[in-house]
Amino acid sequence: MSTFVVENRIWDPAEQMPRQERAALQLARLRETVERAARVPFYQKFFQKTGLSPEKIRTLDDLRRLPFTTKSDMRDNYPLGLCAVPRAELARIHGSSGTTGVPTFVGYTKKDLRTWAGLCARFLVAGGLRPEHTVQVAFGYGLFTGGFGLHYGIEEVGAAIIPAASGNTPRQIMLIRDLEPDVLICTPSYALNMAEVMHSMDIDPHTTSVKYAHFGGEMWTEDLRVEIENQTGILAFNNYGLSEILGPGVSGECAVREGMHLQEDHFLVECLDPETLEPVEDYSYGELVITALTREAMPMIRYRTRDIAALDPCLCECGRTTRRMSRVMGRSDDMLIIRGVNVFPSQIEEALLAVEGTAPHYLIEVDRPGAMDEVCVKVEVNPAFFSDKMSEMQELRDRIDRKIQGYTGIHVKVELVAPRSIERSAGKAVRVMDHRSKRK
Ligand code: DLL
Repeated sequence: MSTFVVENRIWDPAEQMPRQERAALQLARLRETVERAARVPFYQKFFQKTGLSPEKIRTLDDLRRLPFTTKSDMRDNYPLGLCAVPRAELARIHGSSGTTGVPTFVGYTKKDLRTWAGLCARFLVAGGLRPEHTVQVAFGYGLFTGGFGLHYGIEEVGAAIIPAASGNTPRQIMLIRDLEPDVLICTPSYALNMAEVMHSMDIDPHTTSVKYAHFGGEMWTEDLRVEIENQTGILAFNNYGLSEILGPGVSGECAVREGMHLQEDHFLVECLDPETLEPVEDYSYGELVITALTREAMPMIRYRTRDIAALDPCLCECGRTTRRMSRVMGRSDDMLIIRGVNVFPSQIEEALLAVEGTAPHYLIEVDRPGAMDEVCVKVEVNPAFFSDKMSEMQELRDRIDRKIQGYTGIHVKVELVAPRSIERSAGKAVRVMDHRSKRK
């Protein structure tokens, strides 16, 4: 466990704004957003059909009269049909990873880019960043929002950046060894990948200069945080965002590390039952639906993120007055419905990490060879536990199966695989392969 202590510092006084004052600001910004959205044909059609107009937005509850925006609306308006400014005013274009279907693009004005840098600066400072620190950014610099988004946030704070970008792990390690950054930025799975490569190079990850890290971009569990901290000795912070709304900077953890502070003066966040689309109670899990309040280029109204998380309205001891969101339990489109039971990959990750002898590298394969869904969880065995004895391996497999059943209620096939046989990623790890679609 890291001995590094993060001092509680606030980057922007707006983070401590009294809640009532923030609500008034949100309402004013919501009206402006609706006005900007009215220039976009997609939203214009809705306003014409329903007779709703920006001046009819009188309270924050009127948000619920506005339409949802989905990923498919973005695809239908490909490539930049949801932009509210002339092309000449765009300063940058980013895109989603586009692993499924058509990619989606997001436009930013110069002002959007400045706002974005400020929002990243806020959570970076909340999680320890100081101007005297050096940060290694191991996110892709490109259409993905991770690299450039964090880069300008760090620059805003005035810290030094090593823009390593993603991949080439031995070179990342050489940069850490020679340039001695205090902070690492990447996906949590890539940090594990780096720790493993360090071991193969006879470097103990506990001996590097890195004191803490900001991880985001993919689902990870609290147990994985403990695993990474134990393996590396760094303090790990979580931050969340998505390109459709902005990129990183929607929320992030402070030194308390009990939930991610939502940047509510820039985003209106609802947590809804994904079936009924009615709000769920505080602390209950639902789908996050986000309205971006200050985006000039792409005013996004009630974007259905598909991310399942819970909201915590409790005031945090750090002094920020914003609500916090829990970890993302998973995406509703990654939720597996196995013989009628809903299962999130994060539950399987929790179960695997609770069994001694497993390594935090796994792949969930889903198939439907006959009438029933079948799940096979491939998991690597910790080299220290790898045994030639069939009976020992059988016993480990049974323990994993029982643990998964305990966490999820379903019985899966467990396949123990050799250390390093599951493909490592330099960005977002692939945790689920669903072969059912190929059978349709
Ligand atoms: O991943 C933005 C980002 C970059 C956030 C770097 C944080 C750090 P997209 O590629 O559009 O954007 O993917 C967004 O990734 O809807 C979530 O499902 C997932 N995600 C992002 N951060 C987290 C997190 C970036 N901290 C999608 N925990 C989102 C869980 C996350 N899931």
